[in-house]
Amino acid sequence: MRAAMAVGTAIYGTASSIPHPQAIEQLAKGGIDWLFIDMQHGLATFSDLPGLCTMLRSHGVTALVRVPYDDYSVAQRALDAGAEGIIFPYIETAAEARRAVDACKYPPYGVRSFGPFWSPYGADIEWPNEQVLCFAMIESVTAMGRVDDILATPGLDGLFIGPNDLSISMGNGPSMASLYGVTADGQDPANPALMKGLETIREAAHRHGKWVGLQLATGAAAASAFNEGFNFVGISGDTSYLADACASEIASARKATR
Ligand code: 3PY
Ligand code: MG
Repeated sequence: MRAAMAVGTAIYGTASSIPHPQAIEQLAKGGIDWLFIDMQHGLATFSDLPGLCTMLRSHGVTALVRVPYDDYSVAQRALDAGAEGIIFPYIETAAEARRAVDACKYPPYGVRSFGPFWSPYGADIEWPNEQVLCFAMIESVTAMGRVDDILATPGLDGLFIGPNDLSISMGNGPSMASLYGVTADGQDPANPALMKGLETIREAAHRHGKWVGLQLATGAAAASAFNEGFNFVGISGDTSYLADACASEIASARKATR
């Protein structure tokens, strides 16, 4: 993922909430480049992680873990279990971004403690210090106002935007589902303030020489976001893929039933 972003390749991922190796393998076989195992809203626990990360690695998919809110200790455990990057939700201050980086890096760059028993790089501390990805989620108006301070954090690789939480924080409902879905030029006139927010955050990240991604609902929306300058885009997740495909087939059967 890091190498692809460095040369500007379009990389698409998805989210996993159902922590079973064979469920995650079906996503990997779909052609994703990266995936985040969601420990904020999904069902994964620590003992699920080594098997899930191994499965992703065997398919050449970069394994990220989104840790629960305000729980930096889970990041260290996820890295021990073989995660190649961490997504920290709802970061709002530079101090929180500093704690995120600290959790991901061994001294002198952070406070990660040694115990990588299930990670492929074992006792090597230089490789993970250089390669492990550390992303702060920007998903509130407060965070947006402090985005330059957050981006100034040494060791932070970039930002990941949560459009639903950001939209809720702006006083509207969750709006990821409709984002980038309305017009051919990728603009969503239903959410002008949110679209402006995404642009502000994206430009700030690039000003600081950092990567920026976001989570969206459809492949078409993801391509629009990439074309606009986002470096990585997540497309939907396992629960929605299951629910949507099932609902669509059942509905078409009912419609055609005489
Ligand atoms: C959000 O939209 O708030 C997210 O966290 C997406 O993953
Ligand atoms: Mg969120």
